[in-house]
Order: sequence, then C-alpha cells, then structure tokens
Amino acid sequence: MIDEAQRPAVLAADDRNQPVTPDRTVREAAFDVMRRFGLTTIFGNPGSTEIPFLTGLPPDIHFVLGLHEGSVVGIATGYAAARGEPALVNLHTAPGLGNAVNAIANARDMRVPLVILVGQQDRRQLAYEPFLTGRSLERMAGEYPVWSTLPVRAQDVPGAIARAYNEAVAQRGPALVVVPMGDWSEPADEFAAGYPERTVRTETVAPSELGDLADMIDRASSPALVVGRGGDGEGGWEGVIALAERLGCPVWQESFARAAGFPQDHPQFAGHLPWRRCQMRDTLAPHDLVLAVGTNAFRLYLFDDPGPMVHEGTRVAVLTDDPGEAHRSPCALAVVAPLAAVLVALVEEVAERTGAAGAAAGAAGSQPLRPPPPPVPGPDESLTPGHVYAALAQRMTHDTVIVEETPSSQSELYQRVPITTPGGFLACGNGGLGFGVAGSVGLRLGNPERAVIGVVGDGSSMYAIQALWSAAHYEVGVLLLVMANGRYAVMDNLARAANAPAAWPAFGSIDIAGIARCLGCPAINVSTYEQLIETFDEVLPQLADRREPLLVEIALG
Ligand SMILES: Cc1ncc(C[n+]2csc(CCOP(=O)(O)OP(=O)(O)O)c2C)c(N)n1
Ligand SMILES: [Mg+2]
Repeated sequence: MIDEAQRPAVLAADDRNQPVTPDRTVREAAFDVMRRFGLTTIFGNPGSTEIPFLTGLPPDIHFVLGLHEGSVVGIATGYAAARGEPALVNLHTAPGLGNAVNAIANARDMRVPLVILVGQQDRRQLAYEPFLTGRSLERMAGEYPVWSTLPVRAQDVPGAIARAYNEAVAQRGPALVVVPMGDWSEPADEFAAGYPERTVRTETVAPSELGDLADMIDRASSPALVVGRGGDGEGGWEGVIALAERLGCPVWQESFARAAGFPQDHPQFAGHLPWRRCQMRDTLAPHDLVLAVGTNAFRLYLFDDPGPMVHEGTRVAVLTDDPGEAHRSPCALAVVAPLAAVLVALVEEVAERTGAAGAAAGAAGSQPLRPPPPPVPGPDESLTPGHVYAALAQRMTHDTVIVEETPSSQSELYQRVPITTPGGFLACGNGGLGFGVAGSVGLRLGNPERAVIGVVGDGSSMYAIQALWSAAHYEVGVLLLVMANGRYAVMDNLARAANAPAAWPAFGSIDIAGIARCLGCPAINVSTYEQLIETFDEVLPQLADRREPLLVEIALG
C-alpha cells in the first residue's frame, strides 16, 4: 500500500533534488514536511517555548487549542482514530509533556498513530538549565512512544518529523520529537536527516504461509474466535464475518473492548469474553481451538486465579498485525500479518463447514445476549443505566459511534447497545480515565459526518472536562451522556468486595452540567424517564448534523 497521505501533497518545490532557497528556515522546511504528510492541523497547548513555532502560522496550517494537555492528546487521539492516520500534537516542554503522559500511554495501547512535537529551551543555553528546561524530554514518557528523538541538530528537525510520521504509522502509536525553540529559525539544510518520498507498505499475504493455521482450524471439531481491536474497520469486519460464517463458529469480543471487531447483532456473536480466568476457561471450554483475531490471547484484568486462561483441551492460535500481541500470547501458533489481507487468504484456505458441525458450533455461542428493556420507572423511582441504554439502543442511528467510559455500567452497556458498524465503538486502551470526553470530541472533529456519543461516568467526566471548551469553540457536534450516580461506583463495588470501607467519599454535589455551561458547552439535566425519552427523541435523529456539543447529565438512583 502506498501511504495515501503522502500522495497529494508532494510539492515540486520540495523535491529533494531541487536546490533550496538559502534563506529557508527549519520551520519552513518543517511546514512542508507537515503538508506532505497531511499533518496540517496542530492540536496543542502553547507555552513560551512554542512561540517561535506557533506564531504567524501559514493560513493552511490550523491550530486546535485544548485547555489541558491530557485533553489535547485525547482529542488528537480521537481525531486520528476517526481518520485512520496520524494527528499532530504540540506540547509545552516538561509541564506539557508531563500532563500528557497518560494520554500518550493510552494512544499507544489503543494503537493510534500520533506525531508529538515537544518544545524545549534553546540549545544555546540548555547547559545552564534555564527556567522551563525539560530534562531528557525524549525519555519522559518512558516506553510509551513507539519512537522518540531529540534531533542531533536543528536542521534534522524536518526529517525527524517525517520519520516520526512513518514510525507512528508503521508501529501504530505515538512518536515523539523534541524541538528546542531556537531550532525553528535556524537555516534549513537540504542534506540533513532525510526520509522516503513515498513509502510502500506491503499488505499481501501468500496463501502458502497460512498452511499450518488452516490445518489447525480444519482439524478442530469446534473452533471459536475472539476478536479485538485489530479487526475493526471495513476490511477487518468483512474478513472476520467471512471466516466466522465459513466455520459456523461463535465469535466473542475481547474483554475491555477498545474497538469492536465483529457485528454485535450477528447471530454468531457470542458476547464479551469474561476477563476472570476461571470464567474465561469455562466459556471457551466447549472449543478445542480458539483463534484470537486482532488481539493477544487474552486480555486480562485483576489477578484472580493462578491457573491458565484455557482448559487443557483448548488450543489457542493468534492472528494479529501487532508482533507484541503475538509474542506475549501463550499459544500453539501465532501469525503476524496485515489483518484484512490475511483474513481474505485464510477464508480461501479453510474448509467450509456445513450442516450439523457448523450449526452446532454456531449454536454454542447463541445464548440469549440482550436482556429485555427494564420496566418504565414509577413516579418515585430513579432512572438506572438500563433505562438509558435500552432507550439509546432503540433510538440511535445505525452508524453512531459509541465511546465508552462508564465503569460500573460498562457490562450493561455492552449487553444493551449492540455495535453494528465498523468503527462504531471506541474505548480507552489502558484503563486511564479521560479519553471518554476528549476522545469523543476528537472523533467527531475527525469525522464530522458521523454521530458520536460519549457515554461517560460522572467521575470519569472530570478527568478531561476542559475538552468541552474545545468542542464548543470549534463547533464540534458531539453528544455526551454523563451517567451521574454521584460517586465512583465501580471503586465502591471493589471496596465492598474487599470487605473494607472505602477511603474515598462520594462526590454527589458536583454540577457537571453547570461546569459544561461554564466552559461554553450547552448542557441539560435529566432526572425522569419522560425527560430522557424527550431528550433522546429530540437530539438523536439530528445528531449527525449537529454543529454544537451537548452534554446531558443524567441523574441515576
Ligand atoms: C486516570 C485514572 N485515575 C483513576 C482511575 C481509577 N478508576 C477507575 S474507575 C474509577 C471511578 C469511575 O467513576 P465514574 O466515572 O463515576 O463511574 P462509575 O463507577 O460511577 O460508573 C476510578 C477512579 C483510572 N482508571 N484512571
Ligand atoms: Mg459515578
């Protein structure tokens, strides 16, 4: 595949064989790299070390302000996920990068590509450690960036940005370039760090490479699939559907889903795999082969059991585009390959199962998944998450994107709101709260045609609440449903399970709709079933066309 982002923006003036004008600066050369790679929107929060870069921007370079760096990177992550290509972030030396580290970690675990420029003091006085010096900024985010550099000299900055783009694409994650502030005004050097004019990334798979996996599948009497992040997207869905239907087998979504890998209204969809090992083992026990597609085998959470993830009679294979996912999976066979292509090839290689075997395998997954809607609450009864999700599922449009960050009612959301289109679900990758609000804003910004609903806990909403200002300012028509139970319910549940009183109080009095309004974001409070239905009926049909955000704070019992 040729990187499409690199095609249209190839400028004759930037041809590397052309002589550069002598007064061209590093900054101008960097802008040309940004144009070439489609990085013309900068998500950032500025400081004095960014003045030389961010003042007097050319008209084709746009800036999106976030009021905290966690929000900046969260918005950029949503934007990049919506567009399927890297987004550009600019952060302010140690304070900015420090505030952004968890969001960077999350982008890495969501496998979303970002190019992150981090400001730094001027090289000419760094030895004196002046105010705002960042120490080893290229290492501050630890192992989370997929690639990180402080260019050897100013003239290498444009090439480093190109390299960061390519590393972010190839390794699917955030790549980081530290840029000392004086570098931008240095003269460019056309023979400094270079990069390929175009990059071809092979996306093909030879059927002969799939013989062992196809044999394993054909020899299995009752195979099953567990799908993850990597299967999301048109190609992935088509491939997984074709494979599942050829095998007539059940398909589970991995636990703590980051993205949906299979249509959740498909008759072979079996639900979300439990994360507890004993439940995982028992769930998968009827299957002599489980193939993890687009994820590792398997995503765990708290350590609850020292035993294996599957019973002795269940073999495991992994098919993923991420070498790390393959290499950490205890399995009989791992295949690392571009997912859409490998699925097309694999479907051709495995025998079609018809009749009893296929039907039986399919039936194993077809337990009743969707509970009936809860009864309408009486006049003195409070709303529950079930009311909200049942009403939402009945009314949201088919291709709505749901962003989930609602810890105590996550499983109820999974049960009641089936995801039926590729790209229709996103959640944070590393368990860190904050992506819910910021990511929803970025997703909608990156795909203004598609309805985006962030379903977030009231506690969760506070971790990146400033993103609402960006949504209002940049006219981002995202809907946020805040599940307001006045506390960290999931933490309270864990404390109860530990049989000990929680150290943390409830926070019932936070007026989240009020905070939203203070940030310029329209907001309403809902506390009755009638208000809920009225709001949904008014807002949901028009959601894809909205040009301003809306936060709905839903009071729950
Ligand atoms: C950045 C960050 N800090 C703390 C946590 C730990 N944590 C996980 S869930 C949770 C509470 C979430 O509360 P809320 O959003 O209100 O959801 P509820 O449990 O009430 O449904 C906390 C604090 C985390 N995951 N991420
Ligand atoms: Mg809560």
